[in-house]
Amino acid sequence: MTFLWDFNNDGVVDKEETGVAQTTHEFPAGSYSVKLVIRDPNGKTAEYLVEQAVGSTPDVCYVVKDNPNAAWPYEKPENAAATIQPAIDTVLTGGKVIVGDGVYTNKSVITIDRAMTVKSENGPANCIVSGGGSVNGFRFTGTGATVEGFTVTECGNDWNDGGAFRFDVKGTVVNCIALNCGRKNGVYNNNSMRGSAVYVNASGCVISNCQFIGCVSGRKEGAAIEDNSSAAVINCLFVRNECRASDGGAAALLARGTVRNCTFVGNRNYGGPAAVSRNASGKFENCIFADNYKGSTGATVCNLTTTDRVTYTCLWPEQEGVEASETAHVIVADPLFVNAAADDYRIQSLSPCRNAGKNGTWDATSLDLDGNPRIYRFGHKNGIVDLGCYEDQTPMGFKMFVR
Ligand SMILES: [Ca+2]
Ligand SMILES: [Ca+2]
Repeated sequence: MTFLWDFNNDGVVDKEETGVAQTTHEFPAGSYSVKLVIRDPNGKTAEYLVEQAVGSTPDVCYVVKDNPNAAWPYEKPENAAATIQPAIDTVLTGGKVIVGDGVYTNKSVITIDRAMTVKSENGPANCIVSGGGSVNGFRFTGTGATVEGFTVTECGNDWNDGGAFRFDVKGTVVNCIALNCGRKNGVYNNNSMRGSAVYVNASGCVISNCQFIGCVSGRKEGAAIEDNSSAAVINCLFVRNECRASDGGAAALLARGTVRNCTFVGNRNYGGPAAVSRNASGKFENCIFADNYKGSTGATVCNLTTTDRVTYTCLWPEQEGVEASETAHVIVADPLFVNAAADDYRIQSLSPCRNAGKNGTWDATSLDLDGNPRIYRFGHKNGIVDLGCYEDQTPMGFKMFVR
């Protein structure tokens, strides 16, 4: 017997075999109808066709905004999905979804139900997910996904916690900007829930090298981040986030997680006890807190104490009830930002935050918010991490005067 296989049913035989009962074939990504012709020694034939026999999904899927030629399985830019969700639903578990430039307005929250990386092609400046003031951004429902390189804006008003990102399971967000979440057309919305940018409800989540700017929680606590578990928040910048809730909370509220090398500036709590606070066993390390406010006026207040879980940290101006502590390595000093008026929160070379942190194993490979090495080897103290989300990269030079 001769077996004639036409694996894509295009009329051209792809494989001819004799005397075998089974065969193997590697299909590129796509959907295939398979035709088999069997010929006996007398030349008599029988045909078998299985429509849509094979659906082979790609390990990389593409998204091109409003692509008129979108066609499953979105395995190349030419037939990329027109929106983000279909590509996520298609890609192989553990694969990658690459999202092209544009503003993607969510009609419903983007749900990631298994491990994969969803990444913008050209970074957060070029790839924007908007909730239009009424829909949330991304929701992690399957363990082990990473979202990288998006600006997520005006998400956080559908009465669900976690406007830009909600973790129901372990996941990672890297190099993203949460901008004006909990707002619509810039105006804060009273319905925005806890964690108007991020709500963490699973252990092992990582939020690193992200910016949280102008996010508001109208109804609950945790304007930028509410960690209900044990998140690691690393190398992030929090600017002008507001908590409007009367039931307490803060711009970032932490349960049992760790906030490391983050900078908090100009966050405000109108209803609760502090601009930044922690519950349970949350830890702050290598951070800068500057000009955060409680109420509509008044001094900076953080619901922090230097004695337990706030270490290697700069507080400015002086905190109510908090003093500088040599043992906890807490300094009360102007962090000397490069240009706070222009939202440049990098530190000057003479900043007291320079080389004032505590090194950890994470610093060896970690990059700061600018993508620069965390431990700058030619710094004032060789290889000591700075406080805050930016590492000063100025080489330590010297002047020689010759007369
Ligand atoms: Ca063929
Ligand atoms: Ca340093």
